Amino acid sequence: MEKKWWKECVVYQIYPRSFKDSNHDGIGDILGIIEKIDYLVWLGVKAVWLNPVYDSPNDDMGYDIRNYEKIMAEFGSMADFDKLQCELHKNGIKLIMDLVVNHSSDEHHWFVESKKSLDNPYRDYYIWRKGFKNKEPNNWSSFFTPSAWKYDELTDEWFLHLFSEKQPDLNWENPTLRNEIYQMINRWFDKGVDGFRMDVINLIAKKPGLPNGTKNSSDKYVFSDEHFAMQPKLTDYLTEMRKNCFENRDCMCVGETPFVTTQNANSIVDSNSLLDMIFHFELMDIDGLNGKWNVIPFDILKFKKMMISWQKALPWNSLFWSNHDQPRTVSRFGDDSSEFNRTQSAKMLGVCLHLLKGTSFIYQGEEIGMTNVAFSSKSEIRDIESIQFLKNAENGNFVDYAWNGILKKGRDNARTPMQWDDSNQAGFSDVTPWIIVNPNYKMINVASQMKDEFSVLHFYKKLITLKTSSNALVYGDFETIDIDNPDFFIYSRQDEFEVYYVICNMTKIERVLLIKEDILSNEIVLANYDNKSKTFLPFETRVYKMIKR
Ligand code: ISL
Ligand code: CA
Repeated sequence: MEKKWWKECVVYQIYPRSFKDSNHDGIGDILGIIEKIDYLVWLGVKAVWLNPVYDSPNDDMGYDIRNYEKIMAEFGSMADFDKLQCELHKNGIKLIMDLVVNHSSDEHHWFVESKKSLDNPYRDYYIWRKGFKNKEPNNWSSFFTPSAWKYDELTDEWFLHLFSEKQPDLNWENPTLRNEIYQMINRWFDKGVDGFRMDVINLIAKKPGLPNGTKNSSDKYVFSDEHFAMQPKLTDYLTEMRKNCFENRDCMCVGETPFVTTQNANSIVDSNSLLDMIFHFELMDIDGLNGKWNVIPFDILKFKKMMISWQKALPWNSLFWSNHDQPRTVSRFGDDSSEFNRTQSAKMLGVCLHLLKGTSFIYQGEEIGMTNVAFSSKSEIRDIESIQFLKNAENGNFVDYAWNGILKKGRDNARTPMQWDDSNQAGFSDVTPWIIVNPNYKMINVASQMKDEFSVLHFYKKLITLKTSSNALVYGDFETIDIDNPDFFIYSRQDEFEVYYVICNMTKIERVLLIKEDILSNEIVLANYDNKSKTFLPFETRVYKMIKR
């Protein structure tokens, strides 16, 4: 297997708005990140992915970009950015930027122009259509709103937006637009960034003719990913982008790709090497039935089979439990009902996922086991997806259901400030922040875990060191053991010199391990209990190492 720096590092995801506020306005910023570089170095991460830091009216927290080459004023200036990049590089940390090119903000000058007239040179940068019998051009719904179309009176046409009305989709069929995007990407590379996480990149090609969706076609609006995800043209665009931007650069590109399957992932990653790796959604969708809000219990066997299928399907995976769109890992997949279970399950989950084969992404706060937030009213919610969902719920009379869903799955769970210490506002800021601090910050914070060698934080540091210092854990083969065991996830990673055995009791109950392999006589290199017996304690995990002779 080809060696690459991005296979050998753990990536730390920073949501800048909620990481550290340096200038007392309650909003995290770039200078705040710089203050915390020592922490990142201590933790052992070798790359940082920043959520969008570009100029934006923040309808969708920076995923609606007004200017791709300007820094959001609330976050600082381009000089601050340059300083951040320089400081990270000095400390051996790569910088991965977010690339949001399925859509822009409606305040981007391309769209401002595009709106002006049918013959404006920028008209074709976006997807405009005549109405169908005075209604939307087709029945597509968007991620955030009932219809994916918005009417514009001036030219009597509609524009497509797969996300909010302030996020018009860019028209990738237009070669001039594509070229502008490639040049913009190259200017960021010329500044020195090390790669991109590409937002919903597999949605950029839409099915020609934009046909009506057919799922539940009795509904007025239909979510029609069959017409906008993984379309044939996508590989053409990615090939062209790779040629124009990525080829001959030592960079990393990871695509965020909803709806991708183990069957079709190979068309955009791997053999064609269009993307280095992808974020698929099968793990994120595992506890939802027909959509995220209908929450069903986490099924361990289903989880194992799914993770194994991805390990087998692709030579290289991305590994993540959470991100800025997802609830907190320990609340969702572990157990946050007691301090003991929170700590043990957070450690077990860390081992279980991050020692698989692939590049690990750790979302800020995961390393201290931050939890979901007990929001108490609508006024505390900031995320556009949750706000829209509540609005629909009020109209449709299902507010209790919606609120329950938001508490469990709402994106704001991941967006409350990083909990640095037990001072006011968790050491994030000294004024009231843009979103509430999780009230549990006095108990769960970086400072207290730094002092406790048995904390989740110290465990994560060891886990990161273990993973990144072992060839077998980076490049080694993956095999499962006792695949049908409903309680344990057991697998091995090995190269020609070493074998690691990873054993996780994924349940909150003591379990006896009955397997024919003799694993337990090997050396333990990482564990969350001091225990060597066959009886695994609640959420117990152990990593064994065997040297081959
Ligand atoms: O957040 C989600 C689940 O509720 C996803 O459906 C999400 O909208 C989708 O994965 C795309 O996410 C990305 O693009 C969005 C942005 O809102 C997300 O924050 C971003 O990660 C539009 O740019
Ligand atoms: Ca600030």
